[in-house]
Amino acid sequence: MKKVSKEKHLEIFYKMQLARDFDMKINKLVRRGFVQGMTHFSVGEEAASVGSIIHLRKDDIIFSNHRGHAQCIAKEMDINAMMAELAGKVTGVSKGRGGSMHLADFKNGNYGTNGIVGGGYALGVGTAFAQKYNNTDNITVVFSGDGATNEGSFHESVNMAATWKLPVIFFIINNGYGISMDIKKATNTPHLYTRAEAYGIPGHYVEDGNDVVKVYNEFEKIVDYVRKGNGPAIIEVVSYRWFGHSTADAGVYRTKEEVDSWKEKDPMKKYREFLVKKKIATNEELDEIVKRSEKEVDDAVEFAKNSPDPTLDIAYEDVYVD
Ligand SMILES: Cc1ncc(C[n+]2csc(CCOP(=O)(O)OP(=O)(O)O)c2C)c(N)n1
Ligand SMILES: [Mg+2]
Repeated sequence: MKKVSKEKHLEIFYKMQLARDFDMKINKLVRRGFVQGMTHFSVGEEAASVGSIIHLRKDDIIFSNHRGHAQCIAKEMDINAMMAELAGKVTGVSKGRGGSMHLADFKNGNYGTNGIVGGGYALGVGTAFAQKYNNTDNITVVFSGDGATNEGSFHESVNMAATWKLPVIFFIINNGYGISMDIKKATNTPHLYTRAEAYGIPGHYVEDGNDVVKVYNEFEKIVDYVRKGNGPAIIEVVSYRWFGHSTADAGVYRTKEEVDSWKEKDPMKKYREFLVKKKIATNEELDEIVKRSEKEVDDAVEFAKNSPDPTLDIAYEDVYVD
């Protein structure tokens, strides 16, 4: 990690912590009926999302999938409006009409979480085309899981982006499973990033995607390459979700030992050890950040609780009628 200021390190730590606390809180609130509908947690995967998005500019664009809370937080979504959206309140980022899988924030370049697996790829090719057509040096990053890369849309989108040299990064968080399907049973190659070769573009791999420093370093190179107009790239980052696929998952397809072994590789723990060992921050300083993050999440819950429900007429806003 070259020339990274203490402030930047603490920003990364804070955003990872906020993503962690947000999902831990939601996991409790779902059971109390505060959050309706299906929700997917990225606890355990914070390093992948924050270590990458930290390199983006405000007007660079991201697309998320169903597991996008950490990416929204990394891209500066207002935490109150995000919480309110999950609670279905009118103060939510999508006026309470969408919930967890319809969190968008255009002013910060966040084109939304998405319930359609593989749904972000072609959209990202579209915004990257616009970025290039309009002679900007902005880029698009499309986040997806491992499972999504077996959708036809992945291959069609990467092919078009490669052919037209569009400024888009296909960011694969390989957490080993698509719901209960082990990725090793769903595809015939040990890695997903090697697919880049078939399209004549670079493929990058971060084996320890729980190490935010490794993600940060690798992604920095890719952003530089893509921003300079060299065309798209693929990156595969290996991580693991601690919780079930969604709020409805009995988790019978993986063992407790496997889950526990990944909890040992906690990205928060790893980063804390790094920061303390390198004397970038003290444990006390980091504890303060944890406290601040927990309070912000608690305040967001209060904000959401005290916000009104949407009225029926809001359902007819922001839709095309002709
Ligand atoms: C087009 C489509 N097919 C199937 C589903 C059901 N579904 C939701 S999430 C998911 C698995 C996605 O796995 P992966 O891409 O690895 O992401 P992860 O959940 O592991 O983060 C599936 C099959 C869906 N939402 N959309
Ligand atoms: Mg997966």
